[in-house]
Amino acid sequence: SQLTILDSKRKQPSDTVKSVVDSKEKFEEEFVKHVETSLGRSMYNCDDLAAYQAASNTIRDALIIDWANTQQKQTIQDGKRVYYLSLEFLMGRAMDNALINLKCENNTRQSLNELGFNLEDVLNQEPDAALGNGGLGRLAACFVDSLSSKNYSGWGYGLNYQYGIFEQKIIDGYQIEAPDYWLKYSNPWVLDRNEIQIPVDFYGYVYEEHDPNTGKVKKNWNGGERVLAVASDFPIPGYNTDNTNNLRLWNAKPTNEFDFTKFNAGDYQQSVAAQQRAESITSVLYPNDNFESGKELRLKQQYFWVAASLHDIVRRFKKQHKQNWKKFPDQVAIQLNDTHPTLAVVELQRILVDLEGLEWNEAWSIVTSVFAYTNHTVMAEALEKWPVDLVGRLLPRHLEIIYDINFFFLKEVERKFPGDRDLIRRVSIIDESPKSVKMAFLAIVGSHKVNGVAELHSELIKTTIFKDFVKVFGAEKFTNVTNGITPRRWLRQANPKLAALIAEKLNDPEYDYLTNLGKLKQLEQFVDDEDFLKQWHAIKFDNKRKLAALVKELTDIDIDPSVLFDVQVKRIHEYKRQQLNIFAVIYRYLHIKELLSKGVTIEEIKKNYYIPKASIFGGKAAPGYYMAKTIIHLINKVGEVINADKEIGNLLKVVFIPDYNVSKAEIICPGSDLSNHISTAGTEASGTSNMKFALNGGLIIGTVDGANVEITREIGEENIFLFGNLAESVEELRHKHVFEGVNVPETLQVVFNAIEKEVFGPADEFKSLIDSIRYHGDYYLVTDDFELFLDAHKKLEKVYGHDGGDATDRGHLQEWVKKSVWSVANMGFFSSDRCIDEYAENIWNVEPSNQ
Ligand code: GP0
Repeated sequence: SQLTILDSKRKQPSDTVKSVVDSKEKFEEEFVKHVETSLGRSMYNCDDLAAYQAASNTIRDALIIDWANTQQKQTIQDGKRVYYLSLEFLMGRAMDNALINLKCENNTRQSLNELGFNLEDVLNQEPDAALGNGGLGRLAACFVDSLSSKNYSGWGYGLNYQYGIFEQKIIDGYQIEAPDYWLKYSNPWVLDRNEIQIPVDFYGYVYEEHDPNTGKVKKNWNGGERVLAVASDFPIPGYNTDNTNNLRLWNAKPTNEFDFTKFNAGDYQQSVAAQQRAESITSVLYPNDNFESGKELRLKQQYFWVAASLHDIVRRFKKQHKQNWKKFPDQVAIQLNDTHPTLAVVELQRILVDLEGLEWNEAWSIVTSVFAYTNHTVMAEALEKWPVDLVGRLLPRHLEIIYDINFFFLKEVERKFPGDRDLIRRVSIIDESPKSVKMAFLAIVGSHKVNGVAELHSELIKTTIFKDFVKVFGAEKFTNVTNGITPRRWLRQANPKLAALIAEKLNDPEYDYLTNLGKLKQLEQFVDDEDFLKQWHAIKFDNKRKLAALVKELTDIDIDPSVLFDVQVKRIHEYKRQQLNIFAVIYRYLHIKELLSKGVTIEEIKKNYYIPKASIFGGKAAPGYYMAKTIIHLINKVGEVINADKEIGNLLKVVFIPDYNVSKAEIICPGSDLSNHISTAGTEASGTSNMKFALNGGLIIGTVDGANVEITREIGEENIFLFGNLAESVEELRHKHVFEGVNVPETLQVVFNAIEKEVFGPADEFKSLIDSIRYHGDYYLVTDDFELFLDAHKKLEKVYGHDGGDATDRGHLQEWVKKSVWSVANMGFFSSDRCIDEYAENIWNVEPSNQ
């Protein structure tokens, strides 16, 4: 019918453009055309950057055709769409990913060669799209990849920050933040949709209106400041499918509506300046991870983004279904990535009641069937609370609606639990002192499902922060969707050689396993195959060489790829416990020095005590997080001392890789032997880098926290090095620290003594770090887990092998390499495709479209 007509009409244009990426001649022709026209340059004056832009434009053109076709198809099929609202999308680079998902990497490589370029050099020209802080933003990026790859109809909505997460420089061992103006050159991967403009209002006042038809009083909001939301669209290609979804990011722009009184008062420049400030709403990403600073501009960002997105969603719905609001929940599912978009609940209620004239209850039942909320943390300082005053000033009508939502909710609680005044006080969306709106509570009340991001975490939210809501709504409202990662970027793109070896062993030349990651299980049959283990190890060694080269380039430190690469890269946080890791490194160094001073030789130390290793750190600290910055400083100072110690040589190296980001992670993950996921039990909601490392054949040292628990279940206890106190003991231990004092074990005391004796520079610099443990209750249980951590290292170093071995000899690594294969074979569960299927089935009630 309509679809077939469309298909037959479209065949011509779509095939010709798609053929661009399938034919080298066509690619080269388009490439040259873009150099000469889009870039206005000549082939004689075309450097790698211009080549990147021309190649990207060429591939982008092909992508746009798929994207337009997908949108048309989805509109005609008129199924339910999923909207993923996330304030962060940490996409990284787009070009390599597009080549892989479009399966045109080989052609492009050859074409570029013929044109005189090298693909890797060209790819390296692309700046990371770093519109996120860490795990939460990268999860959103993996999810949009899976939505497209698994043929769902799903859009992302976010903000197009002009400045992404800052660039981290390390100067004299300190973190210095530099602005990341990533749009310096035009971005070929975005389609600017300047014609899509949505007005968003702030401030103003609420007034009442008498409706002569119904005889009722209606509330209306008259905004005082208007800003335009203008769309930028990022096509999201799926792997091995034409399905290409849209990621729509909003830009704030001034309106052309002038305040004539000001202009006439001769205040022209001031008025223009005020207008110009509109753009500041989307100028910068807040650089906090697991922390909310409560700034007014941040709340403005949230409402700006939510209002524009909902307007867009509602407009799309009305175009096809007019005002048949009962159908809205059959057409629309909206996922709230953390509480940042919670105002969407209020905004939809406002649209339905104030603008569309629905009754409160009818509207509210639509709202709650549409929304679902994902919680990412139990840490108190990360839970959003907005002062009532601020909300009332910025969004006066929304505050009223929040009060009404709370009123009806509490009435319902009172009905179910008559007389339980304390319960009512505890679940109220409004906190009384200081008067504020608890966004997580609002999100729960406004959603039909609430999920955590790993089993342990989903259980924890039910028994701690959201306990009372389980009582009120029942346990069925709360569910778990364990996080995942996309195997396209985190295996195929980051580790092409391993991906190829796996494809060969699985007899899967088309790499179908990348969308059926459970197939990895078949690798188990090769764990005793000598040749296979040799190849496996050779690939890891090669990846370690690449990582060593990156380290050399960025820090000028030489690390030997034949030593154990012991990696901890992630945001710097006390709860993630980089301090535990660096204290253990210091202990190791001091112990080695002591042994040397007693006449024990390096060879004996390697044999009987410590294997040679490089401790590799990386990660950003929030600019205002003093303790995290102190940890970075300590790591760098320790590195300076140890790396310069001639006696130590290869036995121990400590490096801090500056400016950890997605494209660096793509080199670091495949190059690690061992990675650290050592958060205090119960604090890391899931972790997703643990999955990236394990999928690339690295082993894990970790606490019983987040998704480590399920990784252990999948890959087997014997293939992971777990240590530390369990989540259930944490509260008691903290209590003990406060009331009986902190007991610093002798081993850790030795470390503190060395720091205080200024072995690593002025002791003042690190005082707060030691004090927080010794005198302020050691909240993150460093003292309780320190010796358990040392013990876990002894165990794993025995497995890695004590005889040093040379670079290519795998003899002593036999057991280690087998564990690596076992792990990868059982990581299938952690594909983000599996997550998206679970969300689709249990939360969104949508099915993939047949392509
Ligand atoms: C959680 F609350 N996460 C937050 C936040 O503000 N930022 C953020 O990145 C992370 C969790 O810490 C996580 O455990 C989790 O895997 C991730 O959200 C995605 O769910 C580790 O990155």
